Amino acid sequence: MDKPSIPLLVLLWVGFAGAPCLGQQVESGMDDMADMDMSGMGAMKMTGALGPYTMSREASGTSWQPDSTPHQGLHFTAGDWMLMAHGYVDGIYDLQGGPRGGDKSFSASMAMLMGQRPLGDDGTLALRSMISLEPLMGANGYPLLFATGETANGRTPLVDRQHPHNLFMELSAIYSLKLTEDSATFLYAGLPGEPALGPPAFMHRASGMDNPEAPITHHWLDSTHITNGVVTAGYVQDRWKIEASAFNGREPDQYRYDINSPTLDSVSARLSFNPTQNWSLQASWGYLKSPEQLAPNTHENRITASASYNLPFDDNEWATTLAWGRKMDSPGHSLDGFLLESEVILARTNTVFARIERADEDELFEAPSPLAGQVSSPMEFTLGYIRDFELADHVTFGIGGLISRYAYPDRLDTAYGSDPTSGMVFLRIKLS
Ligand SMILES: [Cu+2]
Repeated sequence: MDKPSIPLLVLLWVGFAGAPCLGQQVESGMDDMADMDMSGMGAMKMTGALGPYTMSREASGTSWQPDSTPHQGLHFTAGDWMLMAHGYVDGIYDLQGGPRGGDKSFSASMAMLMGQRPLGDDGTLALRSMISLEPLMGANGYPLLFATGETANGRTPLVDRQHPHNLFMELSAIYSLKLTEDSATFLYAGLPGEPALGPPAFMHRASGMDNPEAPITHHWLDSTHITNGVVTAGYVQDRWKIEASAFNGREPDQYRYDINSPTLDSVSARLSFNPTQNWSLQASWGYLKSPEQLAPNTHENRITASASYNLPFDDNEWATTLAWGRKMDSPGHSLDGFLLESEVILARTNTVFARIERADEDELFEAPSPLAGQVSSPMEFTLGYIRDFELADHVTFGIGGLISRYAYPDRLDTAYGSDPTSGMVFLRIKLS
């Protein structure tokens, strides 16, 4: 497909997905929408897009999370369609310490609209659109010590910075066919979309979604969440899911407003298991052909495994994820990344979150630095808090902050200083 036609298709698609929703909002008013709130009885009847189980099991792409994870957003109906909307806008001031640090004020955001309807006797059709206004922050993203991956100008890699996400994060369709009371087969296609690789993307994981800072292990675990061309086929049997994807291995380029031409040059497979209401496990493997624009002759095999735990208690929620990812560059190093993150939401108003990460990095230095190409393994420790205030039904205003500290080998002191402390303060509007 040539480039100009893709944004046009996308706009048509968004219009198609969005029109019934907007009409319904005007028609039904807030009372009806509140009636459809997932926290009410409606939640019990909603089944997933991929198979015959509770919808709360589904996270980003075709990934799973614990069944007990609370639902986010507005839920309402329009004819045969069941529609869901959620999103947030964060206004962030970021200050990263040490010689390689910096500061920036920027906005991070995400808006998602999903629609689902029966199709035929045992079929379900789901459409999803997700957009972000993050390209407004500029192609070079925001300062984030030890974050690497992607590029701002097509010539140099982004190092100690987190890239902005694309305007179009996901435009996808799912068709699933129920085979028995507890089994189904499904087909997912996205441009962009998320292949069956890794845990749910960080902004959709209950254990990390309230932390506005991207994980430094993003490119070890969930960086494929915006992939320009994905097709996934899978099978669900009760608490198990097995699936395989063909997708575009290349990361998004620096032009964050467009959709890159799709190809299906890479593959992945994932096994997911939700043994109880509160647990979700996955293991996955992927071959990414030429993921990095600046190293087109390097290919990657990636293995990930993760466990997510969610515990609802009284009016509180506690969600935790432990994840490991190994990037095997060829030619290149085998690099491990570890993440442990957790957040607890007390009475829907006070959120405390924490994240610990360790990543084997070989992109922090470029020649002529003697450290170029060497592997170093920094650790990051983050602790944060948000206080939310209800503005209206389903809409909250939050104010929060986080602080990050690091541990790394002495040879990085010249570049990073002996003890850089970083932090963010932020305001947030959330539709939830
Ligand atoms: Cu990302």
